[in-house]
Amino acid sequence: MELANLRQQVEEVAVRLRSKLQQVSNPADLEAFRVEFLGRKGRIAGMFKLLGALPQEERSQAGELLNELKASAQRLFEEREREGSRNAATERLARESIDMTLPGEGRPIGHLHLLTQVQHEIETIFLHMGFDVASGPEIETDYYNFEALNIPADHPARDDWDTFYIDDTHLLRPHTSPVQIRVMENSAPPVRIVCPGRCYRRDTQDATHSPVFFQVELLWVEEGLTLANLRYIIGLFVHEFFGPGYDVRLSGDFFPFTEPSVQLHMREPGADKWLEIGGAGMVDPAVLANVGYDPETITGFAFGFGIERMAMLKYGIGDIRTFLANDLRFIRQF
Ligand code: FA5
Repeated sequence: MELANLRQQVEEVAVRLRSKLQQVSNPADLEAFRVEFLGRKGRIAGMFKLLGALPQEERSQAGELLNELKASAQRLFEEREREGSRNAATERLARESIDMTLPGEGRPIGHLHLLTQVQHEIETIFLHMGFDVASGPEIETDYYNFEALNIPADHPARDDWDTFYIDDTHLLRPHTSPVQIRVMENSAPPVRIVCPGRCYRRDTQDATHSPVFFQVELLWVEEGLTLANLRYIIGLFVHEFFGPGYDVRLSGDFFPFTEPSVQLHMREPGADKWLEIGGAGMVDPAVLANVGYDPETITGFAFGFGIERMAMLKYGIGDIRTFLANDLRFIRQF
């Protein structure tokens, strides 16, 4: 072994390690490079072992050559390692960077259901006329729902309200009229209230009937009221809710808790057809007596109508089932 040989080997390794380094494209390649050239059993370590085979006087020069080779391999390795981690950091930054110009994730904001909006609108109209808003339980007793409203057991008029019974004395209220009794029992005249609320009936579902629906009840009790006052209030309400130009008409009807009883109709401007909007009448003296009022001096009128039917007329909705179908395309329109 001669120095010249070793020098040649050093040059070959130097060329090889540069070309190897150029092929490094990931951390695994770089590690393979380190093991091949700088590892304990790598090429450069192997060359140091050859030193002993050289003549004494050439060893220190040969050692210098090898040390230079090792140092340059080490430098190239470290440079490449630094470059690699810089690239990884840049890549990560690029991956994780936030594009402030991207549109945000939309969170749809809900709104009140059309029926609730209509209920609030009706309440507001009557609040402005001086009525209070009252409420009562949806699970009612037979007494408030029928007896106190002048509909004793076995009275045929009970069939007008196809009622869901819970037991012999409890039921799901089929109308909001029992709230009249609850309010009158606890207050002296004058009484002016509206009570919106959910009602239940064993009605077969169709375009205008639902087993669950909303009614609004109105009650005004005071001395000296007549059907003309009722007619006036209904007219005022229709004007406020639907707009000007609507006609209102009363026709004969029967409810055990009103005498006389009427059916309420309204007609759109320019239309021929009258539409039924609810029932009404002067509070029956028997009902006034049931709550402890003097029917000789106290008078009153009441009416009740369906909120869905009102909303259907106002917004041109053809089928009552749409309200509960939960179709966002419908709900979002209002
Ligand atoms: C009553 O329920 C009486 N309590 C109204 C009343 C109050 C009369 C005060 C006199 C004095 P009626 O059964 O007609 O009346 O119902 C009133 C309104 O409720 C109807 O005109 C209709 O708009 C609505 N309605 C009744 N049943 C249903 C149903 N199954 N689905 C949707 N709306 C209904």
